[in-house]
Amino acid sequence: MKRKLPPTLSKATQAIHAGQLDRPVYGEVSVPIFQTSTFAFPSAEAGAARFSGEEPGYIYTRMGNPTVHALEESLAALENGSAALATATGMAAITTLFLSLLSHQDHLVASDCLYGPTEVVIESELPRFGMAATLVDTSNLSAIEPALRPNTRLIYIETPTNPTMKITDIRGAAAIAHRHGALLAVDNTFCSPYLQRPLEQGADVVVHSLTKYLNGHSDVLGGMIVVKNEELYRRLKRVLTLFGATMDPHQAWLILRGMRTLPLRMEKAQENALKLAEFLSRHPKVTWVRHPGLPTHPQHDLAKAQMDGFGAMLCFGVQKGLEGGRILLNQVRLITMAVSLGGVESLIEHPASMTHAAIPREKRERAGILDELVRLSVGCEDFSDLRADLDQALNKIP
Ligand code: LCS
Repeated sequence: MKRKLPPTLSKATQAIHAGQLDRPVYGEVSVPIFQTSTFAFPSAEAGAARFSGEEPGYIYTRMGNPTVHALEESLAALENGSAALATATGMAAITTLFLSLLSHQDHLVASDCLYGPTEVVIESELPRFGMAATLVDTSNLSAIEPALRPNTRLIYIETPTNPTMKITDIRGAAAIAHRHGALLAVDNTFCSPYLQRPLEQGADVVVHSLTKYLNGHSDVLGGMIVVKNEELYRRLKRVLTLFGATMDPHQAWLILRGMRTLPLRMEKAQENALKLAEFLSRHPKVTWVRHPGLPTHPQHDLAKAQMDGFGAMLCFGVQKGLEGGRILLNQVRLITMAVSLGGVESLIEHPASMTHAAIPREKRERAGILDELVRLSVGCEDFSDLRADLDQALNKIP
């Protein structure tokens, strides 16, 4: 079992302490890796009591594991949720959410710009189970209501969106969902709970790819679902345990380790990102820049109101469109050309041909994922080195 920390502690302090056990075996300050698939019962009666739920205690790692539980409790505390469920990947968190909260003939409203595979699941996989979806620009609240149907059970948003950095008003979307008897789920991957806590703003469920900022070192995959109430927890736990997309204890331990520096990494990366966004805004080879911290972002005021910081993701357009983007990506020397995000190292990618290539061009462009758009996940390197690298690479564009 995990140590209960006072909820009044700051998020920076919680990120460091939340994952520790309240009954350490040898006084260890790092949670041990309970690398076991099963747990011995002290008696036949105790085994039966654990299965019936009359007695607490672990049974089998797919159903629960102390290291994984420590990570779940940490995320629940950081998001101010009541409980959390760790999953094998971020996509496992998202699909478990859909398969738990939607049934045959249910309808879902989602943002029209999402991480590519999430959109593919919604548009191509859920219909196989008889679930329908309408995708709208949720950054415009007035677009949500007309998309709702009597059988709409869920509104699903990313804010900021991957990769266009559009922002949806969480409080406003939650109010619309609840007026219609639906739930609001938010993918909080781009912010982490250090910068944004959707449950505090009315959302019912939060999902994460822990692969990104929470782990922070581009070396492990993981996902998490955080809920507001016990009833939701039970529905999700049942589907996750039965369908089996659960997390491994070693994976959980690596993520707990990464999380202890989340505040430090987030502060440094977002400071770098804002300075780079300002630098890129003035660069002659750059046509536009989208970062929530820039006053030119159309929802800069909303970002200030619902986020505790502007984050470290940004996207921008380059001169010469796709060709200009190719030159930039091939010419960077320090920044790594790779998908994923949220690690200590800066990563650059081209969504239209990489992360979002599976979405048909017309839809992609309607959502603002243009050929000229380059996405940058800003890391924790020295700012002047990042600026110099981008400058030399951009200047190669004729
Ligand atoms: N949600 C968001 C917002 C994401 O960006 C990603 C992955 C996922 C969910 C899925 O998480 P995973 O299963 O990979 O842990 N985003 C990626 C990206 O933008 N490039 O590569 C992966």
